[in-house]
Amino acid sequence: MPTKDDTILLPRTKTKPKHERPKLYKVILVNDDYTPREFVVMVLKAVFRMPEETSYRVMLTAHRMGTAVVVVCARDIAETKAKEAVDLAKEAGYPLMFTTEPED
Ligand code: TYC
Repeated sequence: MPTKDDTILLPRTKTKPKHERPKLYKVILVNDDYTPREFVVMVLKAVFRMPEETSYRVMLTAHRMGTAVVVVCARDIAETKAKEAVDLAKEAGYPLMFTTEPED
């Protein structure tokens, strides 16, 4: 016989996601006045494995708009690729910049 002190235990309905989705990061190409267009295209092809036409289109977008998103990926990959690309430019004496930022 239930009394007023009995507690009714309901099954837990809140489900915890088993795998948190890792945040994605954008690699952003930044325009400048000094790096030659062909060099930007070469870096995009070499570091990001982009076909010629895609590289050219992304380069032109940054040239016209100021910035262009190159790729969206996991944080460590985004940071490694951005550094590889900036290092190639530095070696060649160009101020070409790539940055990373979390996707909204
Ligand atoms: N603006 C450069 C020029 O006219 C070319 C360029 C394009 C440089 C895109 C950087 O992210 C860049 N030579």
